[in-house]
Amino acid sequence: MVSPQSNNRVIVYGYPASPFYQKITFLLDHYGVEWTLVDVPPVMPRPQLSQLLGITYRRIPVVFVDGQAYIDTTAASLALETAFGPTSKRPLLQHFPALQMQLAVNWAESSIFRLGAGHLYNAPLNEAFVKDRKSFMPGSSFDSESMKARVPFVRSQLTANLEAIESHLKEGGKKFLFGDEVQYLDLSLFTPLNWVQTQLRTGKDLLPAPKKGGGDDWSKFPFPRTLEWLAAVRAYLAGKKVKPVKLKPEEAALVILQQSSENAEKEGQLHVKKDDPLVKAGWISGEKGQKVSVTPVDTGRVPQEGKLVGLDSKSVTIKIEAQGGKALLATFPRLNFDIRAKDGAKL
Ligand SMILES: N[C@@H](CCC(=O)N[C@@H](CS)C(=O)NCC(=O)O)C(=O)O
Repeated sequence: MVSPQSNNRVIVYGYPASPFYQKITFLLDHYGVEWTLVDVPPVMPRPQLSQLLGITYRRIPVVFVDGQAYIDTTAASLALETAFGPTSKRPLLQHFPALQMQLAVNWAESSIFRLGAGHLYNAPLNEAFVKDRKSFMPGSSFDSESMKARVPFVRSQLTANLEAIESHLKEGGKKFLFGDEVQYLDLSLFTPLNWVQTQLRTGKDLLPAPKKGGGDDWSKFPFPRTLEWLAAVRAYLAGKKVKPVKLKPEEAALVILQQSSENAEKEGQLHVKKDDPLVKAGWISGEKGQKVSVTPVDTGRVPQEGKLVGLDSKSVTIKIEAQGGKALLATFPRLNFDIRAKDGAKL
């Protein structure tokens, strides 16, 4: 039996090229938290999650905090802020927390992220990856020529979005978006823009690649304050890098299931409100223990089944059956997830 070590409080399943995985590593660097990494492949299947832990949800990353799964980086970020914001004395949701969360989900991680993906046309995408992602985002094209043909549209939209950041930075006159301290929206917006600037390197004059070692003169580019701010976030994170400890999937699953067996108390504290719109509409009964599916409404629409344990206006928590008759709790954001009863849904 592998006994949990201090660095196993946070276990992240991901692969380095994933921007959403990178976002979580930025948060962990910011809090200065030791963490554990379980490598998963960039394409399905991922038995590390599905077979060992019963997690069929297909997007990456999946983050465990103290044996509980947090699915989608919104849920994971809230869990990390609750666990480490106060203790690290570096809270990320100090200013306008609700607005920061909404802007992260509905701006940085939707339209800006998609514009980032519009810069993938030079990336070495192999056949297996393209086939996998077509099922992930039906209707999307990863053909380099059609992606290139769309670049003027992508750059036109990017201009409008960068303009918003530029004018906000001009009004604020500070190093970061909300002042002299990094906040959640800094990291959330930085993630897709930094992906284009430093990894895809197809941002041209809008998001030019920085020189090694810094010292760039951004004044000749259309959005100099934005480039300055991106460089400041990059430099901030570079000084805080935490190297994860790697664990094999089998060992990680043992640790997680051991930790989750100590989570019974948490389960008892969660509730489903009888006046929840889904209960009132008869889509779910409102009873804890009902079998439900939770499915993203945007990309990677693979349902996750489990027994309903808690539902409030922010999140839904289900109990998932894992290997060897064990179980674990998984929390999803409510926003952009569809929750349905598996038995007797009124549809
Ligand atoms: N809203 C999700 C988005 C996650 C996402 O789209 N992740 C990408 C990787 S960057 C993904 O899972 N792609 C398909 C895959 O890895 O199977 C989150 O915040 O976690």
